[in-house]
Amino acid sequence: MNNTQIAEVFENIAGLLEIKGERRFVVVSYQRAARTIDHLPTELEQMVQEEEDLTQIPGIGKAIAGKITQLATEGKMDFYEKLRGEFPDGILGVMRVPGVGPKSAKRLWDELDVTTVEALEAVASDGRLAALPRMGPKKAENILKEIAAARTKGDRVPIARALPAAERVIGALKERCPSIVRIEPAGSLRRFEETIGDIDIVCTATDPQNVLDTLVELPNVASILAHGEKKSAVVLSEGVQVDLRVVDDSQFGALLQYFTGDKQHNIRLRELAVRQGLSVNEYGIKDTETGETESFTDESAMYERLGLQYIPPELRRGTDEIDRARQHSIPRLVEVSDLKGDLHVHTEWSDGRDATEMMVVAARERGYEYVAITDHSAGRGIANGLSIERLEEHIREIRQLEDRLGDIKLLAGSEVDIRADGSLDYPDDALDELDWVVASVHSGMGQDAGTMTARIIKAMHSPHVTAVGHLTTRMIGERKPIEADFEAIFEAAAVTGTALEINASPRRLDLKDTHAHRARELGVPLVIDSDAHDAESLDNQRCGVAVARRAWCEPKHILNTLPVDSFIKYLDTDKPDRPQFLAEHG
Ligand code: DGT
Ligand code: CA
Ligand code: CA
Ligand code: ZN
Repeated sequence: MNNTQIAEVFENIAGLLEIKGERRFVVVSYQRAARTIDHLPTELEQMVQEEEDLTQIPGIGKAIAGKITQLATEGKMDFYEKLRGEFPDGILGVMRVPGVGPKSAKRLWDELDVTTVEALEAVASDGRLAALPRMGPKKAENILKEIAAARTKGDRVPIARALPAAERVIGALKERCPSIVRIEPAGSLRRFEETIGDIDIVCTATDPQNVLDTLVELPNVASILAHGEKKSAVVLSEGVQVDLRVVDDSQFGALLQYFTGDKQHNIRLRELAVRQGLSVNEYGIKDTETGETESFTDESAMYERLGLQYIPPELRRGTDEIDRARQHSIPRLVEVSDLKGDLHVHTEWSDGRDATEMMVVAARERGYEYVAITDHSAGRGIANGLSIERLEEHIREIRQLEDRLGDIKLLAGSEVDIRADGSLDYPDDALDELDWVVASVHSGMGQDAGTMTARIIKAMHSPHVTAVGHLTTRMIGERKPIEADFEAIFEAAAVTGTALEINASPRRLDLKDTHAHRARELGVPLVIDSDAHDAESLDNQRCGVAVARRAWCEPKHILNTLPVDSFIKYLDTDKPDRPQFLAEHG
């Protein structure tokens, strides 16, 4: 738990104690602790680990120090859990609506039985709240505004944060609820959008109520928005909302379809159904004439019922995917199992965590036939880039390792900086020693579009540059992409025979889907790379594959789906002829 989360717990305790009618000085001591914690320069978790004396912090006495220690070590606090148990689940959410606070939350609970944000919204809109003494229409209006603002706060979460959060929730539910039959993420996460508004999860179970109850009781739940018989919704302590729906197994297909969206796709699907005298809803497909609803255990049967080929979630965007499905012309999209190698991998030689051998063995475990080791070039002082001498030493290590392992092709490579003027960070004779060169921009990202475009195209004209890495350098939600004429860059990539990378790191996803789509159309060889800095991150490839699927890529468009023999022939081909080679052999 980080300090913000710990502070929030103490803020909640203060509120609940106030509702309970606890003495003023006790409430204030918790409030003061919350504020202190929020402004602390060091992480409490770390201080606890290092056994520092928390009572040295002003405003933190012995009792509160003990509570912090329990939170930091166990992730929960007995006192808080017990206190929360004395109140309805949703009361914290009500209390935290700006302008409400503990006092009003208690009144609304006592007088109008309000225990959830939804109920609060209801009484604020139907006049009951306004009718209470000292509340009034102005107050009701403000509360409605605050609720709406909280909903549309625009706090979309980068997929790199939503993905592990969703996996943790699904994992925890599976572990705690043996009655679960099927559980899948839906919504924008399943479609693999780059930012996620909220996480939708659909589930079937023999004991649905148990699953819904378990969600709201998970330790990392910060507040409960809804808790019913079909659906629960919570906000996790990391600030992401989770919507969980549980239905009967026979309806799983329809529910998954409905909540995968996107909205536009669903609208078009419904229009198509209406023309067939059918209506699609979250329970199945209803025959408008007979009034009977047909259930579907899986999605593909549902699409089939409408005369459609199955549409992969990544394509559901309400563009032309339904027309294509009607003509049965949706191609077989690339899958993780199609990948035969990874061509952008870091080791401890530059800024990676693991030894070369460990990365290679991990790559081999993933079934790869080849892997390119691409540590940073010298200019990346920050990333411990390799001098020419260290580069040569590293190449020797890679060659020896390949001989020793004997069953995986290793490419001695580099991720070479493209300098501000478009020159490369190693001289030609050093690059000549390498089998695979990813050229990337890591500095001077603020150049104007004209300069940047020329810079990248110049690098692509080098015969040594086999691929360009993370073209736009963006970090989703953190760093804006470079400005450049991407159309010109894609054309130059096709002409020079330079592959473009789909960087699979979920923080980057670069190329993004629309860029990958356009590059594919122009015949640019695409390569899906993990850019792994540790062995586990080799699994990022699935994120890159999702981007490629959103770009309608088939295995033949992706260079690293080639088996090792063809891949070597690709590299032996004159650079400008390589796109043609891939088109013929992919
Ligand atoms: P997000 O959460 O903003 O990243 O995007 P989604 O697509 O996950 O949207 P969300 O969570 O509001 O709803 C999940 C899916 O459920 C959505 O893609 C389509 C379906 N859905 C939800 N509400 C409606 C609705 O009012 N009309 C229609 N047609 N579909 C809806
Ligand atoms: Ca969603
Ligand atoms: Ca949702
Ligand atoms: Zn890089």
